Amino acid sequence: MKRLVSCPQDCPDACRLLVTVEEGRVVAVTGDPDHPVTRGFACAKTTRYPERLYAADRPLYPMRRVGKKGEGRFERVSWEEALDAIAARLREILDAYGGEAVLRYNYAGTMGLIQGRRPLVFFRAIGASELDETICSATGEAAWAAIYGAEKLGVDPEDVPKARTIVLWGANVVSTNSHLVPFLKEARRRGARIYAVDVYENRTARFADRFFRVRPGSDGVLAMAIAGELFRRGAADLDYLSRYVEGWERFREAALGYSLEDGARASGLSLSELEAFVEGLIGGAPQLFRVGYGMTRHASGGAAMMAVLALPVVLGAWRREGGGALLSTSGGFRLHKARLEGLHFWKNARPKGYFRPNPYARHVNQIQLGRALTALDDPPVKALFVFNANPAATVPNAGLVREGLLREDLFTVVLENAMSDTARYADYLLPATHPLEHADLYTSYGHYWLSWSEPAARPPGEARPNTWVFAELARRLGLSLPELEEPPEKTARELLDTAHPYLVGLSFEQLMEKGSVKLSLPRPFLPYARGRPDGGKLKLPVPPVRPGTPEPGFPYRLLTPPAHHFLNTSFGMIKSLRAAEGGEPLVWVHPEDAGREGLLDGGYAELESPRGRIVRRVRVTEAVQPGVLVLEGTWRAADAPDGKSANELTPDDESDLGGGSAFNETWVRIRPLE
Ligand SMILES: Nc1nc2c(c(=O)[nH]1)N[C@H]1C(S)=C(S)[C@@H](COP(=O)(O)OP(=O)(O)OC[C@H]3O[C@@H](n4cnc5c(=O)[nH]c(N)nc54)[C@H](O)[C@@H]3O)O[C@H]1N2
Ligand SMILES: Nc1nc2c(c(=O)[nH]1)N[C@H]1C(S)=C(S)[C@@H](COP(=O)(O)OP(=O)(O)OC[C@H]3O[C@@H](n4cnc5c(=O)[nH]c(N)nc54)[C@H](O)[C@@H]3O)O[C@H]1N2
Ligand SMILES: [Mo]
Repeated sequence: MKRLVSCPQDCPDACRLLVTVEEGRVVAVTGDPDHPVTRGFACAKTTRYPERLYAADRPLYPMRRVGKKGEGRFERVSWEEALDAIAARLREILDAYGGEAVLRYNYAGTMGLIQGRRPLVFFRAIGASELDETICSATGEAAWAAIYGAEKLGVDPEDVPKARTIVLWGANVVSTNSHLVPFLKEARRRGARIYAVDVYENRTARFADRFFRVRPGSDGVLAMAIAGELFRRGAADLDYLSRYVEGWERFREAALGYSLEDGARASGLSLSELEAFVEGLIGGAPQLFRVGYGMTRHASGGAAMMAVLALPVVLGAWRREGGGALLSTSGGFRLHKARLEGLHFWKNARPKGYFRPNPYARHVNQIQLGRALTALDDPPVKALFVFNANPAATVPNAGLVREGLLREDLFTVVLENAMSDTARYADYLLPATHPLEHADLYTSYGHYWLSWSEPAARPPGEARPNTWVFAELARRLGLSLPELEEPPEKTARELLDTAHPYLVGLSFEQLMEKGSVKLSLPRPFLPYARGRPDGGKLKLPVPPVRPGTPEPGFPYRLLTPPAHHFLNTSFGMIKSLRAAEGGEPLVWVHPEDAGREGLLDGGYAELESPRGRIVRRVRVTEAVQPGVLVLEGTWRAADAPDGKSANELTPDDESDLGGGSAFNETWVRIRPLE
């Protein structure tokens, strides 16, 4: 039997997948041939879903810890036993410490709105600490908002073939947004030139017509220098700027303060390379800037992103189809979310029993989970619920996270459909359904198609959806939370109940029948051709750009960008994908640096930052620039030679904007392992 479902992964492509199901089990996966963005191909990761779904170590039954914290030794218990015990412990904690002693840690393990977002209702009902979900896009979002306003309406990828110059700026799209590639190839066939701006030679650099290799953290100065040059050469669209943009004159003054030489010096590009770049932009309208989040994961990543996002404004690129910027398309999905996550409790809700919504609950920035678990007081975090995430491996300053997870007095509940690093630290490990086994509604951040996905396969063992678990816990606390118990179709109907023109007239029946429906965008889709979509002007604040500065004694910058065959840690259990990534995590070192440090290709090295140490096998390659080390992929800690995540090294300080992460602001030293 064949079924069409949505891919739930945290990836811009949000594919429609054609799965073959035999006796309730998924046996094969390809892409929906009829979907205009998926175009019949599934990526290297999702074609392996059968291996992921039926991995030998997938948690299938509720389990209670029997070994020491973090040892990963469990005994099977019934759902009744597990839920009763968790609820009893929760009651004790709520009575003794109040709601804020409870913390959720969740992210986008599934992008489904129901299994991803609905569980928040439970936490808001009991007044738990709030988690600020900043780890990925917060800095980029804040940079976007500063110029374009809160809605992220990137260029429609289906319009990409109309662009004539395409700059893939800090976006390794061949690996992380592979369904954009057919549109890029189509643009190229029609005469477009494709540039890549990145810090190392990744697959996208090799795919591009021209690769500009820049120093990490230099994008802000580089983009300001380019903007300055556009003004100097009379290539700025002054008509567009004066009609639709606030603050552009001050921005121009600031940009004129940067010479092309400044841009070259900061980025490491030669002056002639930079001139060619600028000339390409000027001669190649419409210009499209596909920007990635990697450059925002720096100390001054927000300012860098603002500077880059200013370029299509200066060029007036938004006036033509295919022109502008594409960071995310998520702002198009104006669903009726008022009740989805329990925010409605914050209005006029009357506390009763354990129902104690608290709009003033303390906030925990998720990138500082380690600090929250080890340093928060009044109240301390006493119960941690982890779902849709693997923070033991993916959160910066992992050593501190581990210290927190090892706390004897911390009660940790993990909902998982895979044996993640975090699952090993659980006091109760609860088996979750995989999104191919439950219904959900999906938006996208890389295109404008909304989709509905029915369960395709039977959940193995006793796996249950996240919402079911929280409904059962709510019941045991005497809370009435119908939001958690309603059928997914009902939630979906409510989400679709909006008067926004992009969604108006779309019924749940239509969505269910078609599976995937494109938003009714105005045509041509030129969201910022006349300023902001709400009628206001765009803004061009002067970005406070500055490159990062090394930490004394730690001369190399370590970058940890996504790997082609992984999706964060979500596919780490699949041996063939690990093999495709080199079998174990590799640190890429430039030959000059390898020579200086005495590192041999294939040998092991110790990397040390002010926060911790890890051991990795070395790969000597000219794909990286001198002074920069690259470790592709967030591997499961369990698959590293020392059992440690690369995040042992990364800082948990916030970037300059939006409270976001700064994974790439990691400074290390490296030496051969004796
Ligand atoms: N295959 C695969 N796909 C994925 C993921 C994955 O892990 N694997 N992760 C998914 C997720 S969660 C996300 S958020 C997105 C990630 O999407 P993006 O953040 O857009 O990540 P990438 O496309 O890898 O782009 C990051 C690039 O930025 C570069 N970079 C780092 N620092 C700098 C800098 O200072 N300047 C410049 N110019 N470039 C810099 C890195 O070298 C890398 O090539 O991808 C999603 N898709
Ligand atoms: N050093 C470094 N660290 C990084 C990054 C980096 O570039 N460098 N990137 C960061 C980024 S962009 C992101 S988005 C984060 C991602 O970090 P995480 O959010 O931790 O993502 P994953 O590691 O993919 O973990 C998702 C987990 O959700 C589980 N899951 C999937 N579906 C369901 C479900 O329906 N129910 C339940 N209960 N569980 C489910 C999966 O099995 C998986 O273990 O990592 C960040 N960490
Ligand atoms: Mo992400």
